[in-house]
Amino acid sequence: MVELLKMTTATQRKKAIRDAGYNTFLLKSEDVYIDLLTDSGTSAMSDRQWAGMMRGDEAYAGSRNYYNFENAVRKYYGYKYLIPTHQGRGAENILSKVLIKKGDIVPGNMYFTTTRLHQELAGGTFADIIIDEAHDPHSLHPFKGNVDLEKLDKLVKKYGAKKIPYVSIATTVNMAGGQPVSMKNLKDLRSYTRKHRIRIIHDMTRVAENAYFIQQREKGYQNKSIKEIVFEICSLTDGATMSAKKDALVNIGGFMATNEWDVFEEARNLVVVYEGLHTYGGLAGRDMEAIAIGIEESVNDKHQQARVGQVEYLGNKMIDYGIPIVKPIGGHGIFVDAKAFLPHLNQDQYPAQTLAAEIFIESGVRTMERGIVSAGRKPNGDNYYPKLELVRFTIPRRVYTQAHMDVIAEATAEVFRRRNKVRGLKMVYEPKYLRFFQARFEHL
Ligand code: PLI
Repeated sequence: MVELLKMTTATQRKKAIRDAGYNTFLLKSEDVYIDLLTDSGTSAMSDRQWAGMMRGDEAYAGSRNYYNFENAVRKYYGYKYLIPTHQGRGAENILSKVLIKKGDIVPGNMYFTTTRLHQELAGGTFADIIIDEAHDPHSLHPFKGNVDLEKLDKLVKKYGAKKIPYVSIATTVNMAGGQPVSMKNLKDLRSYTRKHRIRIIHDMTRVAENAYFIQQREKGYQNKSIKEIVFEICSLTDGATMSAKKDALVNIGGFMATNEWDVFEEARNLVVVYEGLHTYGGLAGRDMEAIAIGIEESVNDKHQQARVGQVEYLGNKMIDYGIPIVKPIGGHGIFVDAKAFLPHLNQDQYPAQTLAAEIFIESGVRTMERGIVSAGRKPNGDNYYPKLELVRFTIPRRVYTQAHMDVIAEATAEVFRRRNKVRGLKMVYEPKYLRFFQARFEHL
């Protein structure tokens, strides 16, 4: 699909962002020149996927596209049972309701916004067990998504394994900057959890990107295909939630998968309450067909090389301009360190929110805040103060060219040159859940 890009003036952009309460989620997309808000649902589908859309079987029950989807999940990921959902958070809702009891602890390799909220709404408490390096934008650790097994062991000793329904493992870790988990770490985690009879639930939203990093960086994996590595990662876990809007290259869709019959049975019952019948889960038949094909395309070595390669191209341009970014460069985007970019703003003046608005004013490039606003509040009402205060430049797959990457880096460098003059923000409207989507701000 080709679409026209609209160019605007700085005056138009200043008005647009003010009207949007300095929140890039509240901009109209027609006012955006290059859209790096997210890689979620924004990738371009292939000719094969569009052809699949034409073969939608829209029967209410038992659509053939569901069986193609189930076959793809079994073939490429190895999970036995599939529950389709409208997107990732639909799967998180059902999984959390099935597995978490009030008072449970859910350890994970850094929080993700919707994942943690569903864990909390089900009565659980999230506990961060990612390695310390993940919270340091400058650490060059090649697998910053790894779990610190000592942190997990402390939780098991303190609360007992019975209070831990599962360990929540994301590949790659979004909020850490698209950072991967190593196969060795997953294997160690599997041995530990097997001993304590704790499940591993896999947030596999960007598993193919994680597999690419394993292929590039981990000893013994250079000659393995992404397809083989993805399958091996999944084999070390007991079930999964997936937003197919990322790796799987579709505009909408997701699923929950499990190897346990009992869990499947309960989830299959809940999905009819919240999403739709268990053979469509809120999706049209054509959407399920596009996912089945997208899963296959996502494990293509050349595709991942081009995809992550483009992100690296942008990251290296930013580094050349002296812009502080999270290193190593991650899988789905560049994460600019807003604390280092705007050191004159403290975290309560929302440096990342401010910087995202400023980049939009400069260039019409839309990015998003991944800092204190995204982190939200604890169940007791206190703000979380995450160490990472980042602006995410998320790259949709198969959409932009390297020339767009050049424009993005140049625009960011321009803001970097005038960074001392940038004023912070105050929050003037805060919704109760996932505030980053709808909060409004004004200039200080
Ligand atoms: O946006 P959903 O409901 O399809 O998926 C939720 C979700 C779960 N896990 C992870 C790691 C995500 O990145 C994720 C969604 N991410 C979005 C929307 C993003 O912009 O990163």
